[in-house]
Amino acid sequence: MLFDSNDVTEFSSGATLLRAAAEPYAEHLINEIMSIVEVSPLRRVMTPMGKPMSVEMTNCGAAGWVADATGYRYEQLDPMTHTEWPSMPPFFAELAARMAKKAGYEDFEADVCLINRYAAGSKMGLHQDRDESDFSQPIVSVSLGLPITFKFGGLRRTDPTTSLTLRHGDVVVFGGAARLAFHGVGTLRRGSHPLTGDYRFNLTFRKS
Ligand code: MD3
Ligand code: FE
Repeated sequence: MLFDSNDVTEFSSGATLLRAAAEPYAEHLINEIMSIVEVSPLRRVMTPMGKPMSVEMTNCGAAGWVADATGYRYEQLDPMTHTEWPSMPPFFAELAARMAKKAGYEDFEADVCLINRYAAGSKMGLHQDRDESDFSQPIVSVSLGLPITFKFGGLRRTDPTTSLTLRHGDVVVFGGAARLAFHGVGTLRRGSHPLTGDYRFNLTFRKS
């Protein structure tokens, strides 16, 4: 049934895992990603520390998350193409809203989808997502392809973390006390997935 998954776990206050909830739509999502990256290609962005991130990124929607020497922010134009980011496919926004609703957020309207692509060796260190304007809005994450170890901590960098594996089709809604929690992912191990090959994709739906 459309958008119907019953495996719902609040693994930490405000962090709700909807196991395999996007699995039925994975092929469609991946096809949409392929169209998006033709317009705004995946790229490795530089952190303000001057190091390139190992994860490749792009965005779709009214704005996109960017990083450069001056910092992190949302930009309405893709700095690589100097044109607007590809528009968010209606199905993306609809899926994000449905998933947020399962976690208790009635009217989540994402205007940005950040697309992360992990190859073997890619990782993302512990960080907070705080470039958005309204932390009462959740972030919805959709994992596709190869699995990865996700680390979830607390409001301080030094708080202990718990690990869980995010697999193909898993959706996590981060709101409430989880919204500003430190999180990251371990190094992607090499592998092969029937739909994504050597890669893992993560979509994060956000309200900028
Ligand atoms: C917890 N991405 O793009 S998804 C990110 O797998 C990011 O690509 C990771 O962290 C990835 O910022 C983790 C899970 C996730 C996403 C956003 C969050 C967890 C979050 C925002 C706030 C709290
Ligand atoms: Fe994050």
